[in-house]
Amino acid sequence: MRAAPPGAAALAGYLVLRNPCDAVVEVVDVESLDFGAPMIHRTEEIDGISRMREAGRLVLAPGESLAFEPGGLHLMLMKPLRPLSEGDVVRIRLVLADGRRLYAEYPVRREAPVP
Ligand SMILES: [Cu+2]
Repeated sequence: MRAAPPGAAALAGYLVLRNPCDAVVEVVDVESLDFGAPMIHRTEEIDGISRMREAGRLVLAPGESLAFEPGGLHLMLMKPLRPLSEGDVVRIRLVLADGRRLYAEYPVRREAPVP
């Protein structure tokens, strides 16, 4: 998660999803105890203008991985429920199509990863 100035309306988050299973995995939503409105966004350039929209379902074939990185897929974590600064940890759950949830804790860092 990339640190934002105090009072910011949203933080952006980056990660790599890997599917080591023999079955297709489908991510349909994101939940968080630390944000009022977490979303998964995709940045796209259309006619030279960069826009973000909801990513919709993310389908990972067996063995596939998917990078969330600046300029592409990202967690768009709106409405922080507590002050979050560098060194803090945020709690995120990815919701799968079959109802399972993947919980992980992510550090807040100053810099985004370099794609
Ligand atoms: Cu976004």
